Amino acid sequence: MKQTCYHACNLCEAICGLELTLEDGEIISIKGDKKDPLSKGHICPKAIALQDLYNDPDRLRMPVKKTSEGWQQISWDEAFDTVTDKIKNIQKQHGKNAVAVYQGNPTVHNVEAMIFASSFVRSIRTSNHFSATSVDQLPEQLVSLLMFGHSLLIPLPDLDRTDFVIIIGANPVVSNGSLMTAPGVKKRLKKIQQRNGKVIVIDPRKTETANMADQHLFIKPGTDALLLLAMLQVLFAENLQTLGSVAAYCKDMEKIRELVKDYPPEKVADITGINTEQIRQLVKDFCQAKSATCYGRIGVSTHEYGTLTQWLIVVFNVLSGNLDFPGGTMFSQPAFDFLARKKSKKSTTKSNSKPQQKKRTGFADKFSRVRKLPDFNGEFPVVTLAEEILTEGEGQIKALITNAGNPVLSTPNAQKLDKALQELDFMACIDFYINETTRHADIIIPPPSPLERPQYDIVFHTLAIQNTSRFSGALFKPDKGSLTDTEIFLELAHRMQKPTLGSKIIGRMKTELFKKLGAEWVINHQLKKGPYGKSHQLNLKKLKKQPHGIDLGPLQPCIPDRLFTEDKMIHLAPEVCVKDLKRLNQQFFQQSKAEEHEFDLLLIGRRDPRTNNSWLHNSYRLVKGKPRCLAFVHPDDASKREITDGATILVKSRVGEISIPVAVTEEMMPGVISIPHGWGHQLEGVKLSIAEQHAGVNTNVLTDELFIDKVSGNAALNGVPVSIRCGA
Ligand SMILES: Nc1nc2c(c(=O)[nH]1)N[C@H]1C(S)=C(S)[C@@H](COP(=O)(O)OP(=O)(O)OC[C@H]3O[C@@H](n4cnc5c(=O)[nH]c(N)nc54)[C@H](O)[C@@H]3O)O[C@H]1N2
Ligand SMILES: Nc1nc2c(c(=O)[nH]1)N[C@H]1C(S)=C(S)[C@@H](COP(=O)(O)OP(=O)(O)OC[C@H]3O[C@@H](n4cnc5c(=O)[nH]c(N)nc54)[C@H](O)[C@@H]3O)O[C@H]1N2
Ligand code: SF4
Ligand SMILES: [Mo]
Repeated sequence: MKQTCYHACNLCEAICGLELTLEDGEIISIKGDKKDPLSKGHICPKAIALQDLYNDPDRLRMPVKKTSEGWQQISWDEAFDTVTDKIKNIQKQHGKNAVAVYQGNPTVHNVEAMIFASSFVRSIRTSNHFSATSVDQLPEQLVSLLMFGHSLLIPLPDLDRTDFVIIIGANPVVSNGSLMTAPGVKKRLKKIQQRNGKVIVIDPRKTETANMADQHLFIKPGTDALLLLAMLQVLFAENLQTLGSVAAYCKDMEKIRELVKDYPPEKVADITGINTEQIRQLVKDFCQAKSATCYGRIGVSTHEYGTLTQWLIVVFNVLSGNLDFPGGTMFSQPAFDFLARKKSKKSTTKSNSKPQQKKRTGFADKFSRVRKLPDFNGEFPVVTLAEEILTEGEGQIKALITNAGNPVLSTPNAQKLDKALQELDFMACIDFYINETTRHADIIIPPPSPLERPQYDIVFHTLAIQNTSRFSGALFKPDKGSLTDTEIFLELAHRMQKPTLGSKIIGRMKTELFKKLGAEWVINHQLKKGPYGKSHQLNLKKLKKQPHGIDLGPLQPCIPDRLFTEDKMIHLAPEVCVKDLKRLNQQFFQQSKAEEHEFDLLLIGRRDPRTNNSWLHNSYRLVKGKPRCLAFVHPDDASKREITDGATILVKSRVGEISIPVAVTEEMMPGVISIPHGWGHQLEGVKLSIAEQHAGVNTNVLTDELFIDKVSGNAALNGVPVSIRCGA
């Protein structure tokens, strides 16, 4: 019997609605849901991987433990008891911080983990928290915290109404957008052009997005902050600055004028590779457009000046009068508004009799033990994880718990971390694969696959360019005997409690109650108390009746109401950012010219349409065909070194070297080499039968844990100095 069902794809930030046809319980087709108000039928080639994941025989369904004879299936009870006993024992012996937690990217794509992982993570009571944030969007979040008072009040390009968009360091046609939930982004960009608007791309590679743009400008990796300073200089010099509708809520515009005055285009043109005329024209065109938005993403976050660049992008949007303005850069108003929690917390913690503690700001409240890098929202930069494991002394990490992460493939100086993980006394992973990271675990606890759980995109509705809301129930029941994320996290949290008699009984009752209420109760509660609870009588029951989701309209102006700064002002010149200009000046204008450098090329990353970071390579349909883990090199750089297309080259950096086949292509800016991340599945102990046959190599063997955005501690995965030569 055929049956049509609706669900949501949780693989990337586009959160596409899916229409699935089942026959006798088997998926026979996955299509885009045309009635979804946000994705309107869009899907990408990855959606089919949801089915492959569900069916994958390599996917764990039950917990396993490592034994001398290999992995052995164990009961849930044994898994939970072993993990929590080990955590407690190690903490008793070495202190609370001896146990660290790393949470990976899929955590935010998983509603049950979003709601319940924190109960377990908090129960560990360690300071050693890490996540994929610090190999990703930390600079954007830090800038939002400093300028708007909340690290998740992210300014979003109003793509559907804009007349002009500059895309810096992002390739949304392939990545499907990030910190910009805009499914079908290619169509949306085309529509800008159809209404006589312009799309400009600034990127060291002529990407798929650049190919459809009205203009593409090559830029030397790592120099975007200089370009933006020059753009702001032009803005003031041409008297084009305006604060538009947010004028009454901005402070420090004059400070910005002062800061940028010494960066005329002439000063940065040679360094960036973009000439003075192009810079001036870009600013004029941007300001002449009825509305315009400048959007920068991972290419400029994960580089040495990530924070500076993201700050200057926001400042440029504000000072061109485009913030909080339709067609410009705006903020969402999600139905499940988890940002609102901060406001209510603030207003309820008025007086207490405890001695005054230093107020937490969310940034640099504490510093990592070895390298003294600042924390962000209670997390240390993941570039410090390996040294925190390897450096002896009080507070040394002795055990690691990971959830939904694969840092051995995704974080810099991967081989150092890979070795460090072998030094741990204990490691447990919540993951459904035995991969490059989890192979080091003593215990692996598997959650169900995406189609076996409900989905509500708490985070991505918050990052969407249109306000919508959608709930999808689990399409399949989890396999018999397996547990949900909710059950896993609540049970682990429960077993972390001190077993006094009273708390044991009450605690158990509470745990069982929360398991029963589950994520749905939380979602319903939040929808009801959210901004559409009254106006649209929104609740979960109502949402469930609309499986395609509901449209809540375009982004609306919301300043000053939505600001979280105490003075209700936008801080245009946060001290943290202003101070970092000194570092930029030192590198580009004050250092004596470096002598010939061993590493004469700059390494950047690349995504392709059939990958999702490190973890979809076990789907044959996604890896089949020609190998895609290639180094892209410009013909001039190749011929100088007598490298021919298809040859294998040796790429070397300060920390490591890899052999990789090369594709010689004019897509690249001369002096720049591009290698995708997420590959390198040949490591011993990996149990991914398909991925191992399409292993590729791990580019994060080359990236350097000491090469970072010094302000935030974010990894600089782009602009890494490397050398290449022929030969395996
Ligand atoms: N197909 C696919 N989609 C994905 C993912 C995936 O792995 N595969 N991953 C998902 C995730 S987790 C994220 S965060 C998003 C990221 O989404 P995007 O930010 O769109 O990511 P990329 O496609 O890597 O684009 C980054 C661009 O920055 C350029 N770049 C590198 N260095 C510099 C520089 O110094 N300056 C400038 N101006 N540009 C530079 C690169 O050439 C590249 O084109 O994608 C998501 N979507
Ligand atoms: N050189 C370079 N490195 C990069 C990047 C780059 O552009 N260049 N991009 C960076 C970016 S943007 C990101 S986000 C990171 C990603 O870094 P990570 O989050 O560390 O790694 P992922 O590759 O996303 O691996 C996700 C893991 O979660 C598991 N998993 C999937 N779904 C679930 C689930 O629902 N629950 C649980 N418990 N497990 C699940 C998968 O099996 C896999 O092991 O990589 C970063 N690394
Ligand atoms: S664009 Fe992203 S959300 Fe949409 S189908 Fe592809 S992977 Fe899934
Ligand atoms: Mo990411």
